[in-house]
Amino acid sequence: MKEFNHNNDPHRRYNPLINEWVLVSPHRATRPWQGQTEEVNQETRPEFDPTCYLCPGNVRANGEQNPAYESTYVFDNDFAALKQEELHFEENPDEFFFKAQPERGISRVVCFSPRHDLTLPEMDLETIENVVKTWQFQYEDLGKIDFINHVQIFENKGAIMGCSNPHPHGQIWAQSSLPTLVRKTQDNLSAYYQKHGKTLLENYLEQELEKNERIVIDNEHFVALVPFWAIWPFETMIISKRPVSKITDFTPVEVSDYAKTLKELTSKYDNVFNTSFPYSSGIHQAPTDAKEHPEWHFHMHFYPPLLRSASVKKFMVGYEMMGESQRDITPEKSAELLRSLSSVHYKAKDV
Ligand code: H2U
Repeated sequence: MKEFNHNNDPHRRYNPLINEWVLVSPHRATRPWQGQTEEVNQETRPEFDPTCYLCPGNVRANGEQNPAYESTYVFDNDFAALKQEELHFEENPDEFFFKAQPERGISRVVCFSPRHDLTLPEMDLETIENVVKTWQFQYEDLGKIDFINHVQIFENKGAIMGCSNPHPHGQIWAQSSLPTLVRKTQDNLSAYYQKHGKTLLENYLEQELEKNERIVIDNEHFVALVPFWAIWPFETMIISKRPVSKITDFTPVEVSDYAKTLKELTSKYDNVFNTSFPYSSGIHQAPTDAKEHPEWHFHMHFYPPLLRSASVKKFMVGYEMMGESQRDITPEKSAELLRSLSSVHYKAKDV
């Protein structure tokens, strides 16, 4: 019988964070950096766009005027998915088919910079550090509200990801429940911590650094890697080396190192196809339920949809919708490519 080889043979990999499997079909992979010859739309944007609802001084859809902000700017989403209002609700414990419960929350928009023309990798380190400090402040500020038990910080980048405006911004959705994926992660992290007395990601990171097959960036305080169980072709995760449970635990040096990691990783992304690389990214960290959470270990997911070129995206359809996620190029090959790319943004090199 032929010996299994994870570089060539179809197999499934286990994701211990959410207790799910992914199907890997490496034999189908045409290396994604082959044959991409199409022209990419390299639009240039003005530093200030009078029609942009996120630029300083402009009026938003609800008639409110943004201040002449010079750093980051945060406001309550005018079309918030969640509302703060407390509602009267009596749960019927016998209900099975028509279960529902009210959900309270707050949605905010975070403008990363007054500059309309920049994206995260094109910003200087000080600006990115300000974004990180803003995330710290917001996590604390929203987390201390009694009914807020989870604060989800995220960014949708690029129209392909449903981002409505190229002005650099992210969002925060803070709510009373743990959302489904976080609930699953919470359960798995708790079980692991109880059994091993260490965070799941601390032990995982130690072994990833030892194997050195999927590491993309490794600096004093952070590692960016393609997880063994990654689903998206160029999926990565930034993990803090210190097993801190939340962003507010970072020391000033860690804030700087995190900003540097963000800049380098997103620059590498843009350098894959010499285009602004779309993604959804988000921070997973301790719930804000006023309990201790030593099982949580700060990490940030990046889920970019691109596969073979600046316009060919991976679709999560068919088998993925009916069965489980599937990928062709192995996480090891993706990591090799990302590692080999410069961490200096392609536009900065032309200067
Ligand atoms: P996305 O591009 O990631 O969708 O984020 C933009 C958010 O900005 C979106 O959630 C909000 C939208 O509701 N928004 C406002 O709060 N005010 C506006 O004037 C327009 C858009």
